Amino acid sequence: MPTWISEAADSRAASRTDRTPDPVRQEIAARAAAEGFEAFGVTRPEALGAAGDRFRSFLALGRHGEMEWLAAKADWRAAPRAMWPRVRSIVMVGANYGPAEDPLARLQHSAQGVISVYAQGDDYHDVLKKRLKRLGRWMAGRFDCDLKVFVDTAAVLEKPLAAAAGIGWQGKHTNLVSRSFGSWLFLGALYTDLDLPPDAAHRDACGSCRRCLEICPTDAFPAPYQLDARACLSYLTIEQDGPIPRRYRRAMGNRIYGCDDCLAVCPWNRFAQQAAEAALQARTALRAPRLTELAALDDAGFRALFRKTAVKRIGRDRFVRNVAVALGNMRADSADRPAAIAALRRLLDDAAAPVRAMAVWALAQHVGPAGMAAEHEARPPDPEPMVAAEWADAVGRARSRGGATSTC
Ligand code: B12
Ligand code: SF4
Ligand code: SF4
Repeated sequence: MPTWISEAADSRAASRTDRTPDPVRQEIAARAAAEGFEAFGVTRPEALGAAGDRFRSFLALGRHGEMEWLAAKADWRAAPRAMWPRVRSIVMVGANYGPAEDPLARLQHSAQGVISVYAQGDDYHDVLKKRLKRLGRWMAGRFDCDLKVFVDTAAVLEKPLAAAAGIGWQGKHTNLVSRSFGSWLFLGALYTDLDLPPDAAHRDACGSCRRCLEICPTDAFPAPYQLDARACLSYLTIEQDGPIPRRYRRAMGNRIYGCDDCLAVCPWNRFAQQAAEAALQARTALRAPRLTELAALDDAGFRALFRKTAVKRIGRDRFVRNVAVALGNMRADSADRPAAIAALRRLLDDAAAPVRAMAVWALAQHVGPAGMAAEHEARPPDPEPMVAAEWADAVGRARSRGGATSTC
């Protein structure tokens, strides 16, 4: 929900002059920099232009999947004035969260889980919102204005607005790319009734490059600059409930929360710098966690490990569901494989049905159809249809091959 940080009366806006001179913008930019925002720009609500219509096309095609909250306030996203008729200017800010190491390197270590860069440090929502609220309070006092601040969760099209404010451009992977920070900028927005001079929009600098489109493990881009969220591992591991659709399980590899592939491969990252803000840097425990240890997390353990991180939001069950899939993708020559098989056998009896469902699939990757048939015979049928369907698939393959039923 939007954060309403000031409830100034309309009369205040009416008493203000129509144009604010440039020095005000400079003062706000300096204050934003002092708050730790590395990128800053100003735009107008009308600068969204056709982005609102393109957003509606995305919804009409169903590309938002189960994210009904994205469609719920489509009018507000498509037109900032529909949310707040008095908004005159939009201040966009960016915070650098550049990683210390190449995020793609971890994908080679199949016994370790890969948590996307944005979630390895403190929850950026909290970090950015605190800064933006401080900036807003200062602005409201200094310029007698009304304003609202947003980070991620409100009905705001942050990327098109940041592009219109000149902070960067929306790359072919649809995220905002910056000449100074590459792919690694968190965005925040401040709507105000103050009249500020807008910056020029940033021009597209992707050129003929297609690296992000080509690296995507699930082929989630129907066209350049368009994403089908339903196929994106970030959506599948974070937003989507229930079992991971079968066709994406192998492609998940060891990604257990989000995905950075299309971001990490962008050539503009050559200008990226490591995050200066300690809170946004990776916590040691989240850089390369062992999958077998993560599989053993109960609710309390999960909350302790992911305290104050974005990961905490998805809850233990969805997280361990992801871990189960990654355990199924562990390489056969991994020293952790026996422990992975033991962990998956335990997860077959987990209280959460999606975890059990993914454990069935994952164990089958290691013990094969015959091994699964033996596991099946040794336990009562699972009452949950989604789990029973996974068993039927795993065991059905054994029967259709006339397979033996010994465990491996
Ligand atoms: C919903 C959402 C998601 C969804 C959908 C992502 C998406 N690309 O839309 C999912 C869960 C998949 C997701 C994933 C990620 N997200 Co996200 N997400 C959001 C959120 C809340 C809304 C974005 C949105 O409005 N999407 C709807 C689409 C339609 O908007 P769009 O991408 O701008 O689409 C434009 C064009 O691509 C084009 N277009 C798109 N579809 C179509 C279809 C047709 C037919 C046409 C013609 C045009 C067209 O037109 C649109 C309007 O100009 C924003 C925060 C916010 N409030 O803005 C964060 C945000 C975009 N996410 C962010 C991040 C960091 C990520 C991840 C990197 C996290 C991770 N590592 O796993 C991934 C990146 C995946 C990717 N390649 O996009 C950051 C991005 C920062 C940046 N520098 O851009 C944001 C801004 C949050 C923040 N405050 O920092 N996210
Ligand atoms: S985040 Fe990963 S799965 Fe999603 S579009 Fe980018 S590369 Fe594809
Ligand atoms: S990888 Fe290439 S195409 Fe994709 S956003 Fe970066 S420059 Fe653009």
